[in-house]
Formats: sequence, C-alpha cells, structure tokens
Amino acid sequence: MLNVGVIGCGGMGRSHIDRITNRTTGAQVVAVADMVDALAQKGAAIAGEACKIYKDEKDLINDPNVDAVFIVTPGFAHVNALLEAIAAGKRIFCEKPLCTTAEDCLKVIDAEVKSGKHLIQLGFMRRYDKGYNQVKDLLKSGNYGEPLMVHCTHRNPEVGTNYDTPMAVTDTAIHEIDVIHWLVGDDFVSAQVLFPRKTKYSHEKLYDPQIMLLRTKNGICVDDEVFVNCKFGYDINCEVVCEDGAIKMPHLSYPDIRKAAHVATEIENDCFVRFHDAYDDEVQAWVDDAAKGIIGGPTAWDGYLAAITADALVKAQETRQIEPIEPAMEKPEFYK
Ligand code: ISE
Repeated sequence: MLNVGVIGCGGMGRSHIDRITNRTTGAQVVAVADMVDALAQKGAAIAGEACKIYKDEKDLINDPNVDAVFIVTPGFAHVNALLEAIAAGKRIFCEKPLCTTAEDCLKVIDAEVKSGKHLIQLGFMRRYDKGYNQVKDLLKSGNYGEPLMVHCTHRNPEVGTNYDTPMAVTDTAIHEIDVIHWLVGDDFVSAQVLFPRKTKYSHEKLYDPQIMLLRTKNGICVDDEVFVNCKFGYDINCEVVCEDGAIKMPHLSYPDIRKAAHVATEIENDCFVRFHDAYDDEVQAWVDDAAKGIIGGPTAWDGYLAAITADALVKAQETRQIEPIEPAMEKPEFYK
C-alpha cells in the first residue's frame, strides 16, 4: 500500500483525496496539509479518521509514514514543496504547472537529476484521456501520413473575476501546450496570440477570447481557440489534419434527444466531468508505477517545456509579435 500525503486541500486537492480514497487501488491518504485549517479538516474528513492533519507542508513531507506526496497547492507554491520532497527522497505527483517560472522549473530539474531518482510526475491528465489516446494511436499507425496542422478549441462556460489575460495561457492553454506536444511528438519553436473581438462577458483584466498559434520544429501549425466565457459549456475539441486524412478527437458519448422539433446532445459543464476517467487513470497509473519504481507519465522536463512555451505565449500577448521558444539547455540524458 502506497501511503500518500496531500498538500493543498482546495477543490482539486479534495478531488484527488476522494479519488485515492474511493477509486484507486493500492494507495491511501494518510496525511493532509493546508495552511487553512478548515480546508485541511475537509480534506481529512474525506480520507477517514486515521488521516493526520498538518499545517506546515514540510512536516507532512518529512513524516516517515508518508511514502509519496501530492502537491495540489497554487502553482506559485509548488517550487518549495517540490525541492523539499526531492530532498526527502519522496515520490511526487505535482498538479500542473510544475512551477510558474522557467527558472524555478530548472531548479527542480537540477535537484531531481542530482538526486539520481525519477521522483516527479506532473498532472497533465489529458495524456490519459481515451479520446486523445485514440488520436495518438491513429497517428502512430502511419495510415494518415505526417501531421500538418492541429485545430483546437478550449472553451469554458465562464471564469471568475480573478482570472486575467495571462491565465488564458498559464491556466487554460497549458493543457494543449502539453498534450499537443505529446500527441505529435514535436517541440514548439514559436508562439503568437491573436485577439478577436472581445466578448461582452469579459472584464477589464481579461481579454477573451484569444487564438494562440504555435509552430513546431517540423513546421506543424497549431491553433488553439481559448474562450473562457463561452457560456454554453466545457467544450474541448482537437482535430489533427495530416497528409492523408484528418483525425478528429471523439467526444464523450451522450444520447441525442429529440423533443419539440429539436435534437439535443449534452456536452459537459466542467473539466471534472469531461476528464473524470482521465484523472482516475492518471492517478491509478502513477500508483501502479510506484510499485515498479518508475515514472510513466509527464516529467519535470515536460513541465519545463510547457513553462517556456507558456512564457513565450504570455510575451506574445503583450508584444503581439511572433515570439521564439528556446530551451536554456538540451534535454538531460536523465529524462530520455
Ligand atoms: C482549470 O485550471 C483547468 O485545468 C481546466 O481544465 C481548464 O479548462 C480551465 O480553463 C482552468 O482554469
């Protein structure tokens, strides 16, 4: 049994506690930490009576009964927890993003490489989604030739007033940044952002919608419509156009309902429904991999690549120019 400690008991943290406690085999939550006591209490209540509560994440990380840690705090707080957990030699599942700056990502990579152990898996759950995997398998089959273009939409029904323009990249498009790079097996080299007409549902600090454009080393062009106040649902689409065919990711299947001279098909309203199985599968795989001593999912290096791509997009939001994406170092052997 893998004894897990969860740092951060907000909505996402509690979702992971529930998943590990009720739907994952081979792991249990033995400790939680949150600076806000009420949240820690809520998290512990899901895990059960034996769950310890810590205020300070360092105490949780260094609890000898904790084999592995989940880091589910806000992105800016990840770096300290990551470095502490690496120093303690604990296996880590870190929600996206790895860190909020490329510099911090490099510090984490340096610490993990120096530790000599593969410890970190990053929570990019879309790599575990059935639809994306079907598209990837078809691409790999070779029946459709090389990918040339990828069209994506990432629509949320609405966001709060604390969500601003850069978050369209760092919180939202970050998913396409990782999953498309994984899907086509190619690194991004440049980024640009277009600003269409602004929706009346946006606010002063948020320009919504945006179109993010990325180009890969091999010249694949990716366009991602990020529209976070679309009002109608959580709508994720992806189509890869290849030399010999175009592959569109399937949606979850819902019945077509005919009523009053209309046909209606449900779409999801949030990511927890749309990616329910992907979240469960990524955590189950991470637990299964722990027994083998490997990290099978996205690594700290993937987190770094996502961070420099996000930085270029955020810069492009300001400059309105095409911005280069250049890693500060070659991929270390450790991650190959
Ligand atoms: C949120 O953090 C997510 O991860 C969702 O998948 C994304 O759709 C949303 O825009 C983000 O705020």
